[in-house]
Amino acid sequence: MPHINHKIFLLSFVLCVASPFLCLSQSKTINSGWQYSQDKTTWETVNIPHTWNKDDAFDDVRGYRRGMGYYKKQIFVSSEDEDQIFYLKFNAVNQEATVFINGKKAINHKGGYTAFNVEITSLLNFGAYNLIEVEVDNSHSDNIPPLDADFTFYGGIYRDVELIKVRKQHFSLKDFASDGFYVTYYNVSNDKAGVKVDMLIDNFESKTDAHLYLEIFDAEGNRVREEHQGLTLKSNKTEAVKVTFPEIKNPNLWSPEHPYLYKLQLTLSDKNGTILDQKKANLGFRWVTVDTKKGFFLNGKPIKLIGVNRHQDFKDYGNAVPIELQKQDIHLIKNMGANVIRFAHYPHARELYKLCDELGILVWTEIPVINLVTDSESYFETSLNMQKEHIKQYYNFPSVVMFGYMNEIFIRLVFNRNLTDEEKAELKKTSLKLATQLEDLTRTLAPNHITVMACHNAEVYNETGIADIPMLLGWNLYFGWYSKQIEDLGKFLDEQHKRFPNRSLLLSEYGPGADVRIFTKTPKKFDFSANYQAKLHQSYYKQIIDRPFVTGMTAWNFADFGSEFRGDAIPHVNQKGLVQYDRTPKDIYYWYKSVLEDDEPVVHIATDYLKGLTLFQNETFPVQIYSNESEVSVSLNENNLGAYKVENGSVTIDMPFKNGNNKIKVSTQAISEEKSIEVNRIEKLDFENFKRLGINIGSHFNFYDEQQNITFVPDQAYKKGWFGYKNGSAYGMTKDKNQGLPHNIKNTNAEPLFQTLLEGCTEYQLDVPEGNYKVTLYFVEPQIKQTENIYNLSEETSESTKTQRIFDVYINDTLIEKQLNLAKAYPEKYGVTLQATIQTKKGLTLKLNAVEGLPVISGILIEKLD
Ligand code: GCB
Repeated sequence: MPHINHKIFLLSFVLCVASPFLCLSQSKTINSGWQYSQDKTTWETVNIPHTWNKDDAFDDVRGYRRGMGYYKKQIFVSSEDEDQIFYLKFNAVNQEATVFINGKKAINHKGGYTAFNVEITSLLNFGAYNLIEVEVDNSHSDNIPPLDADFTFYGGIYRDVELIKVRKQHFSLKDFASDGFYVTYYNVSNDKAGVKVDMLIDNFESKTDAHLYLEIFDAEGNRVREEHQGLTLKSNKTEAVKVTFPEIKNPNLWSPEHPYLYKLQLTLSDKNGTILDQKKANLGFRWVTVDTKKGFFLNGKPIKLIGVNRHQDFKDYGNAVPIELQKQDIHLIKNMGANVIRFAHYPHARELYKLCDELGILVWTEIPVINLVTDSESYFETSLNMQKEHIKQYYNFPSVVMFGYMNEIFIRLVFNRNLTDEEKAELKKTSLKLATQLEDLTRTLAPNHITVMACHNAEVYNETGIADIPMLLGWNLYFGWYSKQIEDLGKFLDEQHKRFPNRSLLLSEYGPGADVRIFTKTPKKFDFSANYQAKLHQSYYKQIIDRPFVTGMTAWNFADFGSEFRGDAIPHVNQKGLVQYDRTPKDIYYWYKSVLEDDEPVVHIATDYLKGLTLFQNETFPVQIYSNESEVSVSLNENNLGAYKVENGSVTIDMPFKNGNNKIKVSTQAISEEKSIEVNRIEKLDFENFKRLGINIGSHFNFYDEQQNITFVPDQAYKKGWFGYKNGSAYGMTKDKNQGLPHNIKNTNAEPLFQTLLEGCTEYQLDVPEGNYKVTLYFVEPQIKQTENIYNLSEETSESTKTQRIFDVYINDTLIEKQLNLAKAYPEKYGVTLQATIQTKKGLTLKLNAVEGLPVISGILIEKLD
């Protein structure tokens, strides 16, 4: 074996540092200036990241374009590079891509969330421009996971494209677009830590002598280990090389509190010491285990995993989100105090995992085998291939401790009423077969990681035995949202633990939808209020903390995300985020911080959602204060309200707000916070110190309508001197009916105003004083067929029959509309607004006189004109 001459080696290293592109491999992103077309006739210039669905997945028209997208770009390749090897790397293209170089097909790749690359040297013209063309297809394919899921499958090239230039000997780029080396830890303990590195080295020439130099540096930059190895690379072959470092004594262990990273550097040089290729990776010494009774262990110590799931898309970007913006998510998650992220339901950008290494966040990462599998060779092959890419591309991040491969795989089986018993039996068999193969593959490729899978609440996971396959089982549980009550969480987990004491469990998803425009004193299941979100998360946290056998919990979801078919309070958006779609934190984000943050004091006054709070007479409003201190002192408008004990991160105080601006001040020994809040206090319905009153008819919650800049107050039965309905019953969510809510209502952004309504109300009274009023009435026909939403996992069936309702609308005997027939006049769900100016001596009486069926009404807005 040739022996390296150290001096030559060091000298050439210095030269290489001075002029790195002469000697090292080079990767440059080629993201800018692509031509894009959806039909190859008209082209536009776009930059990567790009998706063609960032707008149409949010418009009023059902569906979004799932089909072809064409990209092309010219790149110049210098004639000086003729002795180099070139690769093109795509970090993610959703979902199938075929790449052509100068008209010749280079590669076809299936799967939208992992990277792939292709060697293109022989297809290039040197000293000339070369044409790269990429045909992208995001249409449904039975052979590519995900087949269906609750998120939008935006099409396009949405992660970096790289042109990689390497010397003829280099760390392999052929192994599923990995870095060509794999770091495995051995014998890691408080006293010592071993590292071995498995490398693949490609040689594109005849037999060559080379040299490998591996170094480990500590965080201060001191070299703590080095290994040399001489190599003879066989002609045009890939060589597998393993280097095992002697253990490092008294290592600094990696953990969320102490994310200590060593650095590994691999240098491949020729026999003269000229560097051919160089790679770097983070090393984090840690080991993880799960105990069926005591939960998750990191470095031999129990750690309750508390964190979030994350989707990768962002308001107005689809999934083509600049990486710097994405990195902010990881900082926000860390700042919240989370110690774990589940990158759901597919591998996210690799840069984010690196950040998890650096910030100290444990990672669950998975491939998108979701809801359903196809019994085909091709589907199996694509899934297994995806998991290989996934593990090989993400293996070296020390933050990654869990590899997953399935989410709620039986949801279609349970909710598809058209499946025969035979089809169900087949589906169970196929899913089980695939789970077994994916589990085996994962254990083989990642023997020191924990395998995971997430299930929805159904017995079929137990009955089929699929739940016993992974090392850690995730349950996605929505008690108090899609089904049952908040308190049922603990009961379910206890029962599972009793029945299956040898399983390790994690609450892999939970959470209600929450819209920052909705607030109420009486939060209810499915009302999308910020208050219900607080109630559910606070209770769930307690229930999980009280159960040591549960390894932890990851909230669904860190941020609101796009799901085209959904009709939450914002159409096409799943609103279960702790932060909004644009990442503005909701109040609940700060509650998590208050229970998770140990180092610095936290106080948050949860009033961010209280926009346009209107209170009547001597009404108070409960405000939550979040803190990690045990006691807080509270004052309102300089009046001391006293000291309050904080429990489970929160205390609720009824605030006697005055009209106008109010100042809340909260202090602890260490910190204080102040917030101003504007309150509209109405002592009498006299329209003296207010001009407008909006009522969210049929609803128990306030709704802030930003377009009209008014908060519609909750409805009530008629009270003399005030307002209210004389008859009728609340329709929709207020009846605790999870389905049949009118959603995706056209021509409005005020869904929560329309979504809740009164049915069968024929008389509504408002005791306003004499005057001239502009009255606006809001209507929608609620029973126009809904899109089937399998994520509304309620026992009740969807109402889809269309009822004919015809009614005349009067205010104080003035006819506003004769024979209003919503279903006929507006065959699609339109938010219908009627407006009139009414002069009254005393009071406004709204009459909805039924001609056929039951009248409906969603809201009223009154404005005094004089
Ligand atoms: C789930 C799914 C997730 C959905 C979530 C929801 O169980 O795993 O993909 O988005 O429920 O919000 O319904």
